[in-house]
Amino acid sequence: MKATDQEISRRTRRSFLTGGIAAAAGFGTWYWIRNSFDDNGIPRPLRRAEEADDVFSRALFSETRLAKTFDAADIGEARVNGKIGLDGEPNSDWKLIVEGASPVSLDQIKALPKVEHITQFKCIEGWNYIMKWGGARFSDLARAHAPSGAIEKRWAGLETPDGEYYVGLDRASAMHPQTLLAYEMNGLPLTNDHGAPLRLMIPVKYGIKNLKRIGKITFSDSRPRDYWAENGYDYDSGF
Ligand SMILES: Nc1nc2c(c(=O)[nH]1)N[C@H]1C(S)=C(S)[C@@H](COP(=O)(O)O)O[C@H]1N2
Ligand SMILES: [Mo]
Repeated sequence: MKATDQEISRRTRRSFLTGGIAAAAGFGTWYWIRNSFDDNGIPRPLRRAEEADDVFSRALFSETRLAKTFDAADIGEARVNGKIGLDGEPNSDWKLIVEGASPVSLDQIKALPKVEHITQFKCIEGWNYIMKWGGARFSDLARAHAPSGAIEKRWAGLETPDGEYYVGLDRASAMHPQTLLAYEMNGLPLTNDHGAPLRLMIPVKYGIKNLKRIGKITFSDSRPRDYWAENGYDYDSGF
């Protein structure tokens, strides 16, 4: 064999080996995730709020990265999951409490520019559905109704009126153009099960962050408490 041929076959073999190792590693990773489901059907590797995960997904995340949108024909059946903080009917005199500012009525929220998008809602349990959501951008609410300086804070916190369910969002995620304070699902007012009168719809995050029946919004430089992060899930829970 000529030297160049040897070189070519060595390179080919090497790239074949590298490919094989990569494929094996890929399969191994997949196999590891597949076999790591815990009792709730959640892949174990997705559990554990590691600071490293947060840093990694923050590095990948940008305010301009949009979640995929779909056509009306793709809209499927909604599914109800998670009723923490949804006991009873929502208050008839419900207003959104914005810490440090005046309470905001639903009419005031509806007076903000209405945004609709058809996106995929994903629960970490492994199911998902495509749905049309309608509401105001979180960012528009924050700009119009939050106290001055609020949107420069690093974090936003949301909780149910009874404080039983609560989530924290980094600023870029909260202010993301697709992040909605939704009052409509599929063109109809939200039902109680889906978080009437107002819920968070944040398509760059898993379901756990999509808090239903928002009671209060806070802005802070320290990371807000987060219900599922306290129970071992990734604080960021983005994808
Ligand atoms: N208030 C409140 N919001 C919540 C939950 C909850 O238990 N209470 N569960 C979360 C989870 S885990 C999911 S998957 C979604 C489900 O939203 P859906 O019932 O509208 O499909 O709501 C999220 N928001
Ligand atoms: Mo979920």
